[in-house]
This record gives sequence, structure tokens and C-alpha cells, in this order.
Amino acid sequence: MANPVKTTCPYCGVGCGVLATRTKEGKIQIAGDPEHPANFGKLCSKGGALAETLDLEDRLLLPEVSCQKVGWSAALQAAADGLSAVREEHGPDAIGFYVSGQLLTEDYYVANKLMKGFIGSGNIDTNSRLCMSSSVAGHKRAFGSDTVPGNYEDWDQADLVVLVGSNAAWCHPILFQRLRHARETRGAKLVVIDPRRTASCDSADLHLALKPGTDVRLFNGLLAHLAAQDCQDSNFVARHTHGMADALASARADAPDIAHLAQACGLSLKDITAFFDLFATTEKTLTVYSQGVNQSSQGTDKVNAILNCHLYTGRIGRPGMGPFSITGQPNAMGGREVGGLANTLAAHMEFDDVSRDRLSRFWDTKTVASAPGLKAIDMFRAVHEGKIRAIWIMGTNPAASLPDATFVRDALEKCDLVIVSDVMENTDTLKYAHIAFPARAWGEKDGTVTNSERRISRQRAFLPAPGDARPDWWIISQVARRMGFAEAFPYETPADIFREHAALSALENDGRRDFDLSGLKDMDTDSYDALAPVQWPVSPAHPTGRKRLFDDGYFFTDDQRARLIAVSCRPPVHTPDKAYPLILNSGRLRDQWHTMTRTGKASRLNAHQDEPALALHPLDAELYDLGANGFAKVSSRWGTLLVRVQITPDQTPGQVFLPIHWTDSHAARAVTGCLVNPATDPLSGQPELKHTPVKVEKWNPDWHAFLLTRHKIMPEGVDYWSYSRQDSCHALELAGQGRLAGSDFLRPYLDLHQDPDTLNFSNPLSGQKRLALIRKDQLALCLFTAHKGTLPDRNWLQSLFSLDKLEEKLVATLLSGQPLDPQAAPGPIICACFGVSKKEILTARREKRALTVNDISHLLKAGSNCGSCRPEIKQLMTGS
Ligand SMILES: Nc1nc2c(c(=O)[nH]1)N[C@H]1C(S)=C(S)[C@@H](COP(=O)(O)OP(=O)(O)OC[C@H]3O[C@@H](n4cnc5c(=O)[nH]c(N)nc54)[C@H](O)[C@@H]3O)O[C@H]1N2
Ligand SMILES: Nc1nc2c(c(=O)[nH]1)N[C@H]1C(S)=C(S)[C@@H](COP(=O)(O)OP(=O)(O)OC[C@H]3O[C@@H](n4cnc5c(=O)[nH]c(N)nc54)[C@H](O)[C@@H]3O)O[C@H]1N2
Ligand code: SF4
Ligand SMILES: [Mo]
Repeated sequence: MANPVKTTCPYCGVGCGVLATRTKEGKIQIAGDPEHPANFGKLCSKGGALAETLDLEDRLLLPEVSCQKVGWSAALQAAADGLSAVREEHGPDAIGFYVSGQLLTEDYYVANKLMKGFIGSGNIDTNSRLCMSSSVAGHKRAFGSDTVPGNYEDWDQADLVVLVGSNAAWCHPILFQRLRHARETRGAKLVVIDPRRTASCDSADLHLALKPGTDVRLFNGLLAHLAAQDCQDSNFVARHTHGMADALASARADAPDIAHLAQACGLSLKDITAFFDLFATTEKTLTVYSQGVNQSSQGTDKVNAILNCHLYTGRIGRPGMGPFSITGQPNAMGGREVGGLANTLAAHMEFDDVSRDRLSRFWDTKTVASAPGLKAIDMFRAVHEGKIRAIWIMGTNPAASLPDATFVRDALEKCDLVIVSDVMENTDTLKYAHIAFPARAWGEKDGTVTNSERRISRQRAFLPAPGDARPDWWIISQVARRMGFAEAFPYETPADIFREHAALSALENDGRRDFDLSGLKDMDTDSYDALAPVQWPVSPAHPTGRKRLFDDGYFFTDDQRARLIAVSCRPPVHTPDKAYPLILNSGRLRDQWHTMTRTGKASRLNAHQDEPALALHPLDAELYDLGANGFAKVSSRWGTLLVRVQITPDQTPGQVFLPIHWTDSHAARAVTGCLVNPATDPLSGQPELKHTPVKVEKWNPDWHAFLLTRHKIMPEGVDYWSYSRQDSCHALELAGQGRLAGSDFLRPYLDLHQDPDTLNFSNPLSGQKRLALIRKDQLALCLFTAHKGTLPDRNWLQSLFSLDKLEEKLVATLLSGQPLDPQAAPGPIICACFGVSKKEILTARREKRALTVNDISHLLKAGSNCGSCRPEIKQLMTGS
């Protein structure tokens, strides 16, 4: 095996190239690939911490049927028999596959082929429904195809970048760095459109904190303004588009004048005018949008409102300009290419007769699905209603990540056959599995992914496969063979699958279908193994890939013209009322990936925020009598959670924010999906994940505590708990109502005071109890509890678990919770890439006279890698 192995990061859609090097000691080191055009050697905190997530703790390593470990053959046969029986008895539509933008293209291709080609139903949908489907629907309406026209160089070259509903500083950090560079070196302007102030706003020239859900109106107002300012590219509009007059009429009706518009969007006249003027006067404008646009009941209209402005000005397909839907998952694009969405067929084909006939011939099957299948939310409804009787979930955790997650759990509970393929054994979804398939994880498997700029890159294995784990494509093919479709699933390697996928994209493609890999269909396996990152289409006309589409004014509609679409603003489906007066927004934190099954393993990624917390404005905190670091019960019509309180002026009064990362493996009651409403966009089926009416109430525990242990312990029956893995120990934050001594979970630990190896302290006045168990000179456990007041900082105590031998003076001070020399306490980590703490930064500011973020980067390296901690360093420097 080559050393280092070139591969691709398994997290976000930036798709950074990674070098995995095996050291002489057999350890894996991860670095950015300097040759990869997505990142040129850089990695963000999550990518940089990949080596720390490769251990086998909590991995699912053996197949299971009814919670019994079994061999592959038994598990595969059970799945095949179960699916075949449901198909025979209830028909193909009684089966559903719910898959993921984190599968590799080869896995995805085979899953789609099995469902749409051989089981014969359209019922395969993907978590990309929650992520990109509004963009897909918007692209198709405007371009006739699901095409992202531009590439990352446009981010370097634009003079104005508008980030709409995107917190790229945290979610696409390496691309955001390019923006920051363009701003610092060339004076490019950045406008952020987001109801809350995010880390991305820190580098922005203008932040429009618009009223949630008013994007369509804002962009309609912009279109009307562009018309008033004579910004139309008349030649482009006349030759290459349709629908301008209707779209403009609709825009004008929606936003008759700027004063009303400002009021409707909750913005100042000054800010709106500044934005419109910048947009009108800057030719090289790039509009980047993400979940604040897509995850809405009017997501598709939001997308088209943005596309309209670019089509009207002809700013598309040329360097430094265009609309740019930035993808979330590493292979969100690959999934779209193979037909992972229920409403498309493979290779960007639709459910028309010609395409179905083409597929039938190519796959040599008579059972190509005749109609689109159920989209994610409807699929789980059908499971709940018993219409779908068998569901196979691969590479996604819907029991946590779908809206109305309690309903989803009920549906899975009722379902006759739930098959789950995952790499971890403790996900919320796996609890419902009748059959569990252990999949090979990143670093153990081979295939391709497509990033946000249409660039196909290889993921390559550099680790031996652990246990009995197998690649997803293999598992699906084996089940297909056992269902009687052996001839259609003969694959031995991912290269076999990729060639077929490329050949299908080329079949009868006379340039009328955007997705074309004809240039790769005859690749031999060695060339596939050596494949360098390349942007599709790869065809005779573009043998080395294509940087931009639509540069020739050719779109993929019947008449080859793009469409401007008439849209008008609608309110969200569920709006706040007396009972639920606040708007719940939800999204991502800097250092965690979704349901934390992997990033949760890396202690330095847990340092940034290690508990689930509700962010809200100080005025709301006052209104609801919530104190910083206290607790809040958050309820919606769909559920109730218990989380910490985080007070911040970054939120607008009336709006609260929850991260999406905590599951039942990490906290007692903090699955954001359990609160979120299941309303969807009527065109795309994408759920409205950013807008749910909620109420918050103060929750007063009678006691709170933390428990640090060398071995992992999971609590039961405690009102509030939150788990995080730390460097050398496992940390639990706990709180409860009633008597502390009455906690069944804590009692055995409290009883440890009788153990001779235990240090003890208690203060009956404050109700504090502290104890530490020392075994063989090492700290084995410590428990600090209090009825009121605060508990000491955990960082120093956590650091003591790494010591082989606790010196006596440490033992003497341990229960005080802080070192004799307070300077020795590390404090929270700010820069996850280099492990630089808040304390070190403040010391450098004080003692080394560091004045700026760059000074800190120079002295301590903090902020010099992915840069996503720079806003926090800046705050420390300014003391704000
Ligand atoms: N660190 C980290 N990075 C990730 C991921 C992760 O889990 N962690 N996941 C990846 C995935 S799959 C995805 S999809 C992307 C998502 O990347 P982003 O879309 O950038 O992230 P989110 O935090 O979901 O939401 C973006 C913003 O939308 C705003 N928003 C809410 N309502 C509205 C509205 O009505 N209008 C506008 N204009 N904005 C609104 C929110 O306040 C939020 O700041 O991130 C990817 N990158
Ligand atoms: N409220 C709210 N909800 C949201 C969002 C939001 O902003 N707000 N965002 C939505 C979006 S955009 C997304 S993308 C989803 C993400 O939500 P999910 O897809 O549910 O989240 P992940 O934790 O990424 O789940 C991936 C699962 O696949 C497993 N896995 C990893 N690698 C492999 C592999 O190679 N093979 C297999 N078989 N399994 C593997 C992981 O262990 C994990 O269990 O959440 C959505 N839900
Ligand atoms: S930006 Fe970070 S998470 Fe995204 S691909 Fe690059 S290294 Fe991975
Ligand atoms: Mo996503």
C-alpha cells in the first residue's frame, strides 16, 4: 500500500483531499493533501482530528439478527428472505430504502439499482432530502437539470459574495478561508443573510439579520431593484431565458416598495439599500446558499428567487459569479447523480418513458419503477401506517435527525422488518434494527465522492477492515443476489460499479443530459485506483472535466433556455402563537458532525461545546427567568427537551437556536429532531427544520454534579445528563430533582466514600459532596456534587487522569478542584486544531502584548490552520 495514501475527508461537501500516513510505530497521521484543488493542503478542525476517531470503541463489527451476533451468510439470507417475503405478499411499494449522502457513489448506485431496477419501486430516498432537495428542485425548474454551474475558483475571484442561510465559517471552513483571503487581499465584499449573528458574520461587511423565512421577499425586492436600476443583461435574457416578465411582475407585487420590504423582512432601510446597491453594481457576484434557504417550507421558491437575480443579470457560468448551492455531506452530489432521491432515476434521468426504457435495456430488467417513490417524511409516515413493512436504513440516523423524531421512532418500533447498516453500534436508530449490518468505515473502504463543485475524488482505504465489517456496496449486492438478482449484481470491486455508472451516464447522451462521465467509462481498475480529482462532465467535448456550465448559454430544458420563475413569499407553515411564542432555529456547531457518532470520539472536538445548549437573547432570558448555565425545558407541539441555557446577543429576541448534534447516546433528552415540526416544501419535500414554534421554561434542579471516570459509564434514570469523551477520561454532567442520595444511578458512587481508596469532602451547609477514587496511584473516578452554587472548572481534574502517578501534593489539593497554582489550570480550548486554550491566548495578550488575531496566530499558531476559531480569538482580544 502506498504511504501516504491520498483520500478525501468524510465530512463536509467541501471535499478536502487528505493524506493518511502510517508511521513506523503503526499510527495514522492525517494531513491535508497539498495537491487537492479543494483545499491545497489545508484541513479544518474536524478533518484534522480524523486520526482521533479511528479507534474501534463502539464500532459495530459483527452482523446481528434479532440482537444475536450471526455470520454474514445468515444475516444476508435473513434480509433477503425478509425483503422478498414483503415484496411477494404486499408488493414492491411495501419496501423502503432510506439512504445517505455519506455513502460512496458506488454504494449508492447499487442501492438505487436494487430498489428502482429490481425490487421495482421508487421507494428509495436519502437524507439529502433534508439537506439539498430544495436546491435540486430549484435547479431543475430553472436549468432543466440539477446542475451546480460554478467551481471553487469563483470563491477566490468574486468581488461580492452573498452568503444566504449559510454559516460557512463553521460548516465549510476551508472554503470560507478562501473568502476571507479574497476579502483581506483584494477587498472582496461579504454579505451574510441570516437571522442570527454567526461566526461567518465576523468577517462580513454587512449582516442582514432578516426575519426568518422572508428570503423570497428579499430576493424579489432585489429583482425589482435590479430592474429599476437597469441591471438587466438584455442580450442574455432575450437569447437564453424565458419567464422574465412574469417573474418580475411577481417580484414587484411581493415587494412593491423598499420601505415595506424592509419592514416585512425586519431590516433597516439603510442595510437593505446597501445590499441592493452592492449587488446591482458588482458584476462578479457569487450567491452561496445553504440550509437557511433549503430547509424551509418555501425552500424551492427561495432557491428560484436567488437564481432569478442571477439569470436576470446574466451572472452565471462566468468566472467569479453565479449562484452556488453549497452541499453539506461528502457525497450529497454523488447521491443526486445515481438517483438516490425518490423522484429521480439514475444518472440525472427523470421518470419519463424514454428514460425508463433506456434503464430497462441497460440494466436488462423488466421491473424499473414506474413512478417516483415516497420522499423521506412520507416514507416514514407510510412506515407508521403499515404501508411500508420493511425498511433498510444505510449510513444515516433518522431516529435523531428527522423532524418529529418521536413519530419516526414509533414508526420504526411498529415496522415488521428494520434493517440498519452502520459503522457504530450505539446509534439511536440501531436500537430499532431487527437486522444490523456492520459497514466498513472511512479509511477502510474504497470508492468515489463528488463535492460541491462537481469534483469527483477517490476515497481510498488505508486501514485493515476490522472484525467482519464489509463495504456497503458489497452488503447490498449480496442481498440482491440472494433475492434472485445475481446476474445484475456481479460486482467484485467498486471499480466495476463505477464503470457501469459512468457507462449509464454516457448511454444515448447526445449532450442533452448534464451528467456525463463517458470519458471515464472505459477506465481500467488501475486507472480508477489512480483517478485524480476531476469535475464532471468528463466527455469527448470536455475530456479533462469542465470548470463551468452555462458559459455557452445552453441550458438543459427542452428549448435550451433557462427559466425565471415567478415566486411570492409565504409564511412558514407553523407560526408562533401564545402557547408557543418563540421560533426554534436549529443547525450546526463548529467541531461536531451531525449525530456525533464519529466526531464525539475526539476529545479536542468536544472541547468547543460539550453540552447541548439553547442559545437565546438576554431579553428572552430575562423574560423567562433563565440564568446563564442554568437549565431550560424547551417544548413544541411535537416534544420536550431539557438543555443548558446559553445567553447571547447573537440571537434576535423571539428566536432561539439549538444544535442538532446530541442524541440519546450523548444526553438524557436533547434530540432536537424530537421538537422540530415535520412540515415540508410542497415541491421538494424538504422539511422546515429551521422554523418550529416553541416555548421555554425554567427548570430548577435540586442538585447538580459531574462525574469523571476512567471507564465509560452511561447513566439511567437521571433527569439531566450529558456525556462527553475527554482526553483521558469520560465526563458526565448531571442534574436532577429530588434528593441526591435518592438517585439510583449515583448511589453506588456516593457509597464509595466507604472505600479506603477514596478521598472525601462534604459541606452540609451547601450540600456539596466531593469524592475521588484513587487506584494504583492513578485517579480512577471523581464525583463532585452540589445542591446550590457552582462546581469547579472540570478541565484541571480531567487533566489529572492522564497522569501515571498522582503526586501527594496533587492528592492533597484534588478535592478543591483547582491546582495550588491557578495558572496551571488549562481552561477551555479555543483552537481545536492546535489545542490552544483560552488561558494561553489571554496570557499572550497580557504578557506578549499580542493585539490582533494574527499576532496570536504568529505566537501560538491558534487560528492559523482552518481559521474557524478566529472569531472567538477576536472576541478574547477585544474583550467583548
Ligand atoms: N461543523 C459542521 N459542519 C458541517 C456539518 C456539521 O454537522 N458540522 N454538516 C454538513 C451538512 S450535511 C450541511 S447540510 C451543512 C449545513 O451548513 P449550513 O447551512 O451553513 O449550516 P446550518 O447551521 O444548518 O444553517 C445555516 C444557517 O441558516 C440560518 N437560517 C435559519 N433560518 C433562516 C432563514 O429563514 N433565512 C436565512 N437566510 N437563514 C436562516 C441559521 O441561522 C444558520 O446559521 O454543513 C455541513 N458542514
Ligand atoms: N433539526 C434539524 N435536523 C436536521 C438538520 C438541521 O439543520 N436541523 N439537518 C439535516 C441535514 S442537512 C442532514 S445532512 C442530516 C444528517 O443526519 P444523519 O444522516 O442522520 O446524521 P449522521 O450522524 O451523519 O448519520 C450518519 C450515520 O451513518 C453512519 N456511518 C458513517 N459512515 C458510514 C458508512 O460508511 N456506512 C454506513 N452504512 N454507515 C456509516 C454513522 O455512524 C451515523 O450513524 O440531518 C438533518 N436533520
Ligand atoms: S472543510 Fe473540514 S470537514 Fe469539510 S471536507 Fe474540508 S477538512 Fe473535511
Ligand atoms: Mo446536510
